[in-house]
Amino acid sequence: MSIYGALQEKIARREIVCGVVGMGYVGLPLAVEMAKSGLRVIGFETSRHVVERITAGQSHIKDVAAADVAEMRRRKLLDVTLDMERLAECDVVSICVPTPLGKTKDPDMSYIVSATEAVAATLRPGQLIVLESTTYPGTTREVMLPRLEGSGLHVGEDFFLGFSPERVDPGNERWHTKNTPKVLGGITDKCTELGMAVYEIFIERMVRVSSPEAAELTKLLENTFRMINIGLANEMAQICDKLGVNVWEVIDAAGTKPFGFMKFTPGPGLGGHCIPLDPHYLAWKMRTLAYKTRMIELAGEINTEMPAFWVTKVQDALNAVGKPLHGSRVLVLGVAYKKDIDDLRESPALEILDQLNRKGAIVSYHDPHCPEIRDDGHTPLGAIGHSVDLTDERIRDADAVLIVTDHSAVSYDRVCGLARIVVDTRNACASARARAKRSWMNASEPATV
Ligand code: SAJ
Repeated sequence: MSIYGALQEKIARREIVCGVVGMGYVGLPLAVEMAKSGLRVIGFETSRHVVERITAGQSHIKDVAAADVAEMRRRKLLDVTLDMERLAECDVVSICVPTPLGKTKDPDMSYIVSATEAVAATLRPGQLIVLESTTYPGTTREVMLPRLEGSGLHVGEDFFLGFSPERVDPGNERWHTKNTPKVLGGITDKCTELGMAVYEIFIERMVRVSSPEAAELTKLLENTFRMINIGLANEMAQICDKLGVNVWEVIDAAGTKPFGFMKFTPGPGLGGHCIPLDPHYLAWKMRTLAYKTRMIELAGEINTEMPAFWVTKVQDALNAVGKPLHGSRVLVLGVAYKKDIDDLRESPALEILDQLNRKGAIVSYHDPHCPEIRDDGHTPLGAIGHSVDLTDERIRDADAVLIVTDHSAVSYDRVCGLARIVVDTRNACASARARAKRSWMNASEPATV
């Protein structure tokens, strides 16, 4: 029987051992979903702390219940290790490692390369390798394949290789790993067949494409689509500001169109570990082919200038009541990159805090999910600090309140009722203003945008 046939049978008998490299917000949910389907899973990590927590049946990922981790540990279906040699035990290896950008917005492939080299070091006949990390088109074929075939084994015969992009939306309560349709494309048809057969065990709907490049580009199209449309919403915010029109009213009205329109909203800028970064993987790849991805570059410029736009709005609002920004007390509400999460990665709030500080404002922030902003090597100095309590006194004492992230835990009625000036990047005060049937919440006419 061929190596392909033997692996195909092992998959059909559900006797495969699955390896997941990287136990983060993608890898841990994937590993738990695989284990829940009855497959034996070994998680591979470089963090001893993460290994210890999962081994103890705990979860360091908000979207993964500790009870699920503990149950899979109890049923001996989930193991986790620092020992990359154990990759040889796995019939299937899914690689879910970070793909950050360097300081010059060039892809940092170091995590993918080190994971690939670890797999290559223990590669044996009968293994299927699937990369899930978001990356530029060509990574699977140009970066992974040569390193794996360097072992002397041949793809499509001895081992199998494909790409299947992750589609994890942190904090999304409706769409999670099992029920979100998943795309997969292999280097050869046999690679695709095996990948589909494995993932169909624990993913409700698998979508086959003809190559890893098609799968890599599918993911980049999804996130580039979001980044460009958010850029359009942010440009509309600037246009409406100049025309004296409420951008939220315009977007809500456009949103009533039942076809041909998809609602995006303006904000303080673009945060997260995906949307601000992923399109630049595509831009970088196309630059190597002497092609300029103009839409991505332009949307990136607009999204990047939003922190400065909102700092200027604070300055204008204070100026309207005769106060310079310098020396004024500015209270920032919400610093996570989006509501109701604790993730600060690429959050525009960090740039906003830094700019306010540089302009001499007396800045503090409150965020119920982010008690502290630490220096992680590229945190702007002016952003480092601790969350303050949101007391009535603190709101009253602020010369201006700037809402950057509209966490549900904050009462915006209360904020708008107490604050002298409110600059609202998320339209969090809309309902408060509507209830008060006034655009101003108190005598000193807070400026709200
Ligand atoms: N944002 C806006 N206006 C919008 C939507 C978002 O300003 O209309 C901002 C958010 O505040 C945030 C950033 O954009 O700062 C990214 O928001 P996001 O909702 O895309 O959040 P992510 O990056 O956590 O998750 C995204 C996924 N989100 C959705 O599909 C809703 C999805 O694009 C990817 O599956 C995921 O990144 C990923 O891992 O690629």
